[in-house]
Amino acid sequence: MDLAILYHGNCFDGAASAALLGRFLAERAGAPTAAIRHLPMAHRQGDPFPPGALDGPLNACVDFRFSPSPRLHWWFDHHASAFVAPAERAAFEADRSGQKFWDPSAPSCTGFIHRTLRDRFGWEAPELADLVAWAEVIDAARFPSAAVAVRLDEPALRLMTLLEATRDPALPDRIIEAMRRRPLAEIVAEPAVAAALAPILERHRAAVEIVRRLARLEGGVVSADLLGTGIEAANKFIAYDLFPEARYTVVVSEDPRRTKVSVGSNPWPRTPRTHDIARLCERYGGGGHPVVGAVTLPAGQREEARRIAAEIAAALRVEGPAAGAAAGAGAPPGRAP
Ligand SMILES: [Mn+2]
Repeated sequence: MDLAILYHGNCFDGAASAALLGRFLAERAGAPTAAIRHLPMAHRQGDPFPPGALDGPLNACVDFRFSPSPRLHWWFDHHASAFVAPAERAAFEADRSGQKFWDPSAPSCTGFIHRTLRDRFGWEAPELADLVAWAEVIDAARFPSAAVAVRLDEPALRLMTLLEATRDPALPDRIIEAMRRRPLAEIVAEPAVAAALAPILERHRAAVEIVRRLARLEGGVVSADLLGTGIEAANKFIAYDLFPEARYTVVVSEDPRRTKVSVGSNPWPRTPRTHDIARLCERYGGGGHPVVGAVTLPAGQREEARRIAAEIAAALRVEGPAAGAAAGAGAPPGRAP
């Protein structure tokens, strides 16, 4: 089966979504899963789909924005910002394939795919219940506590950390393939995975120390500027572990490809969230969910990123519109881009 699955890269939910849909499509076609190609996608301004990404005979996209291309055959997403232009939304709504699904209230795309395949196609993989359950916890930031999310003892949380941090293009493929059938504890224990994880956990422990030094809480907003620290992305729960009274975090970071402003809300808030973070990020060309979002800039745009971060932090310090439709009340918490 010549299938390409485009998925949200460097993301547990993206990888788990690719694993689940890949297994379904292969079993449905009575084909081996060996020939499935996985293409990680990254949010960015402009068209994120690389040329040729949808040129294969069968193409799917999961946990990532919509493409109106007629070469997209299967699509599942739960991002509020799935449609960049009104024409894309119109194309989705006009689609009669019965193979494209969007639910911005779904806690995770993996859970959404699981429910959709069960309810509409009568297909289930009961042994993947753990994978689905952890995707729901991770993507909706429904950890029992910030400390659990910072300690990373659970196999699922170790895979989450590895997928978010790895720059090895072969590793996500191996993990997705393993996720189709194997228990998470077994995947983490695999020598190649354990070896890749060790330095990342070491960096994580160093990042906890650096965030502890740099993060400042002001008006309920934790700001951290990680530019120049060598930390490309810090686990976003460190801030809430340090400052349980914080409502929001605004973090500036960079990697060789981009400069990023990550905005989040405390999943264990002492006072409720009153801002829609996706909307706030959309003002700067970013997006996400009501509870978490990001603005991605080209590499090197440090001052622009700092300015945007300061403006977003200032907006979050001021009480937002009354928690209602505008603030996305009722929508479950979410995560990523
Ligand atoms: Mn997701």
